[in-house]
Amino acid sequence: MSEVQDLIKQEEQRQREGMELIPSENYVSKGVLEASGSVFTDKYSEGYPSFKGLTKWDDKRIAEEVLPSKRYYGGQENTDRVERLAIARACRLFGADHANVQPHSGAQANMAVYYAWMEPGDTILGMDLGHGGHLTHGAPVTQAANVYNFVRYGQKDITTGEIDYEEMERVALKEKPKIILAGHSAYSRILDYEKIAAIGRKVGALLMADMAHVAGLIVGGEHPNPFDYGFHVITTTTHKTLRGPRGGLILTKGIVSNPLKAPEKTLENIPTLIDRATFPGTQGGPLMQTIAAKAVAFEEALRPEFKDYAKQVVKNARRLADEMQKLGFVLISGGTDNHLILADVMKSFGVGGREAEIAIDEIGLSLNKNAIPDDPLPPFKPSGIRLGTPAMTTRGLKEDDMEKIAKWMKAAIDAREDEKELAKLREEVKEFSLEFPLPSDR
Ligand code: DSN
Repeated sequence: MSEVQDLIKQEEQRQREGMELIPSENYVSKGVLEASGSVFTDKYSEGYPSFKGLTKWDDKRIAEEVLPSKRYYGGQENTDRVERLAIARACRLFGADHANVQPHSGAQANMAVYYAWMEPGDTILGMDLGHGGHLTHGAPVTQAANVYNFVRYGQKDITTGEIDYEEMERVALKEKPKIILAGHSAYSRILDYEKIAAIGRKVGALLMADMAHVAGLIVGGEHPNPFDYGFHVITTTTHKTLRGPRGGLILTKGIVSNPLKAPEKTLENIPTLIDRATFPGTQGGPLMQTIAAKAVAFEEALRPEFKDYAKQVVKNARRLADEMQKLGFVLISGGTDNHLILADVMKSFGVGGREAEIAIDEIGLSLNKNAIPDDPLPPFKPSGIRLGTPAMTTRGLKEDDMEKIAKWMKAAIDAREDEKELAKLREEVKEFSLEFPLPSDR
C-alpha cells in the first residue's frame, strides 16, 4: 500500500508542477474525486433503477424517494437513488429522453450501441481512424471490426478539415449501413450534423454521434447538439471536456420501457434496446462509485459557470492555434473550432511526433504524438502531435497564457537534445504551473 500511496503523491506532484495538454484529459473537482473514491465501490448493482412516478426534473425528490428495487442484489436503496440522479441530470444536460450511465468507458458505450442495433456482418459508416475517427469506429485491430463491416468517410481537404460529404453519401447509398456514426478523436472542426442526418435518413440508418471529445462543448452551448438534427443516439466519455470521472455514457431519444422485456427492434425502442445491450449484453456489474461521480460532474456541468468554461476552452484553443502557427507549426485543418489542435511537426520542423512529445514532456507539458491524415509514418512514430485546452482551462489559463505555452513547446522541440536548456525550461513551466492550483487543491 505504501508504494501506491507514494505513487499517488508523485502523480499529484507531477500534475501540480506541469500542465496537461492532452485534449482528452481534464482535472476533476474535489466532489468528483471524493465520489470516485467512495464506498459505493463496494457495491454490486446489476440491473437498473426505475423512475416509477418520479420526474427527471426534481433532484430533491429523486434523492429522497426510495422505490422498490429491481436489481439482482439487495441493499440498493442508495445506489438506486444515485444512479437515478445521474440519469436525470444526464438527460437534462443533453436533452435526451433516456441515459444509460453504466458503460465503463466510451469503447463499452459504442459496443453496446452496435450490439443493440446490428447483427454480425451488418455495416456501419464511420470516420476513418486515419482522418480523425476513433479505434472503436472500426479499426481493423478491434473486436468490432471482426464482427461488423465498417465502411468509411474522411476529410476532403486536410488544409481546411472539410469532410467529403459527397463521398459519404455515395458510400451510404452503395453500402446501406445500419448505422451512420458521426464522431472523432483527432479532428478540430465541427461536423455538419444536418448533412449527415439527411444522408442517414435516405438510407434508413440509425444516426449515432460519438461526442466523447466535444460533449462538454455541447452542454456548454459552444457546439451544436446532434439531437437537434434528428440523431437517435449519442455516446460519450465523461472525463474529457465534460470534466467528470473516467467512464462512458449513452444518451437516447425514444420510449423507455421495462428493460427486463425484450422490445421490438424499432427506433422508438432504442433506449430499452441499449439498456439491455449494456447490461447484461456487454457488461456485468456497474461501477457505482463512478456513477456517483458522474452524478456529481453532471450537476457541475448544469451550472451556468460551465458555459463560461466551455467558451473559454474554445477561445484558448483558437488563440493557441494562432500562436503555434506564428511559430511555424503547420496545423491540420489550418486551425481549430473546438478544444483540439493537430500539428504536423514533421512538416513544420522535420521532427517526428514521438520526439516532439518526449521533448515537450521533458519540460512538464504533456501532449500526445498522433497520426496526421494519410500519415506516411507508422502510428508509434507518427508525423504529428495532438493537444488541446480542456485541462489548462480548468486550471484557469486564459488566452494570453497560450502564447507562453506555444513558445515553450517550440523551445522544447528546438532544445530536444540540450538537457541543460530543457531543465531550465522545466523550471519555468513548474513556476508558472504552481500559480494555477489543481481543482482538488482549491
Ligand atoms: N483515447 C481517447 C483520446 O485520447 O482521444 C479516445 O478514446
